Amino acid sequence: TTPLILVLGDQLSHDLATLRDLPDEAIVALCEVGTEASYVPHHPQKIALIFSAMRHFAESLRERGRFVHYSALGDDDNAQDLIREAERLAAHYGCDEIRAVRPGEWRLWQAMRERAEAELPWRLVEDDRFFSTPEEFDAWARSRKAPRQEHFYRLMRRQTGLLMENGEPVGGQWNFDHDNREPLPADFSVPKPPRHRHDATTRAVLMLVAERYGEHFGSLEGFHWPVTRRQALVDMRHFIEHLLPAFGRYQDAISDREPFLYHSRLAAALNLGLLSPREVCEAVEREYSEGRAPLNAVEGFIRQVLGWREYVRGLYWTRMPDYKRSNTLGASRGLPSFFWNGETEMRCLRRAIEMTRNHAYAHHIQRLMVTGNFALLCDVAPEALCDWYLAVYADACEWVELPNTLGMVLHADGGLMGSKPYCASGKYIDRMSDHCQHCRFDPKKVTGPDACPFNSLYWDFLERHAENLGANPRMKLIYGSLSRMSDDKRAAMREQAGAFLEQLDAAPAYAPAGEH
Ligand code: DLZ
Ligand code: SF4
Repeated sequence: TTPLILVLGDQLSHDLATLRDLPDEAIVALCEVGTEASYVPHHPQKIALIFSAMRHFAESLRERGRFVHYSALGDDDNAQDLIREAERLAAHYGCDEIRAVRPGEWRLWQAMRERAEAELPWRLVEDDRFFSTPEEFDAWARSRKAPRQEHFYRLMRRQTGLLMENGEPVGGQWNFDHDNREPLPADFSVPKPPRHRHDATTRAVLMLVAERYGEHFGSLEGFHWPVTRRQALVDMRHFIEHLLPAFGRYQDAISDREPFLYHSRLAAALNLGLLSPREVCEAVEREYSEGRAPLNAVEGFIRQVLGWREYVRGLYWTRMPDYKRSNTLGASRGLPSFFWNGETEMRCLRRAIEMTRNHAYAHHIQRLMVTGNFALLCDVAPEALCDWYLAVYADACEWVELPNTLGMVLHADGGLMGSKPYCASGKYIDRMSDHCQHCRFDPKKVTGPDACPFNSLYWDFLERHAENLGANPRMKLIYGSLSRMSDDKRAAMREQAGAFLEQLDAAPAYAPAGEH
């Protein structure tokens, strides 16, 4: 048989299940298609990263002696849709089946499964580049009353032996998060990230993307994502040598000037397949065992990759497609227009959105506690926020973006991702960042013209959702504080928040470029 092997833009690994033990006559196809590039208005850097990485990966397959058909976006005969383009190529080369590894999105997986019995059948293969499979996750989740990330993480530690010693967690405890909550000192400085040279391939892609998708939110300037495995390894070494030792303690800190801090920014390379989660975890573990990085940093990092990343993927594949429609808090507001242009006087939001525009990146506390927290407090509809996160971050594939946004940020999944919502007032942002000193609002005020909007929004959110959240044991303390406030104070906060939301709704809607 002559199979057509379709390799997607987030499957750029030589040990991909469909690329192992290939018959010599197999045709490997990679396809740039218009529909994938614009079903949400992806950040131009995200599109450029994927196209350049795909082109480089095609080249490295050819160097290994593979026959590769590469469909470029501008090819005249390109069907501009992954299913149709793969079928067109299979027919063209006389292939008798199409093989693909489970894609990163349910919509594509469904479309491929529907073609399993077609005349030209699609054969889907499990993606084994993860520590666990959806099937294993499902069996684990069914064995428990309520799935919790922390328990899944411990299972993964035991299964992989990462940070384990004689069956016990290294250091005598599973989780060192209480050491990971320091704000930054005033005089911190972070090492400059590696700048990858733009070769002719990357330059051509940058021109193509500027021309075709230049209207999308996001700047192409300063593009420095790793587009090859070699560049991704350089980034990994940089993180390990220069950032990892401080990664833990400043994990939750936010800076008004520095976008990257001590974060690894390896998620994009991991999610595209340029790095494997196992090699990254093992390299990070070695830094602890050889005494170069503290346990709180190493454990914190490994928990992200081995715990959270696998957990969200398991949730995604076992709960879709219903998961995407969940909306526990009944949120329905549209996305505020300033998410697409940064034009707000709220400094923390403005900086998070500017950094997103400039780098297709914001670190997890900006995503969770600034833009995310704001959307949660304003009852932004899950669908609207999810489309934004999926579009603007270079590392966003739906399997990882959806549970994090809908579940963790918006608490819209009934508590699968977190047992309580991550809502916070301006006080939290003030403690963890230096934004407020540059802001026209005062994080200590709850009402009045200078009051930080987060404060009244926070209490108003709790009041509005008391029925849903008030019975949550982890929210007891905060609802206690709310109930001890005077009626007058509560009425004033309600009014302050109401006026803010009204103003938000009155702002002209901004339609992002791109087809929806
Ligand atoms: C995000 C993306 C973009 C922008 N373009 C392509 C593309 O042209 N071809 C492709 O194979 N993949 C692309 N992707 C990533 C896909 O959306 C990705 O394959 C899904 O997340 C499913 O795995
Ligand atoms: Fe953000 Fe409020 Fe601080 Fe301004 S005062 S930066 S809006 S938290």
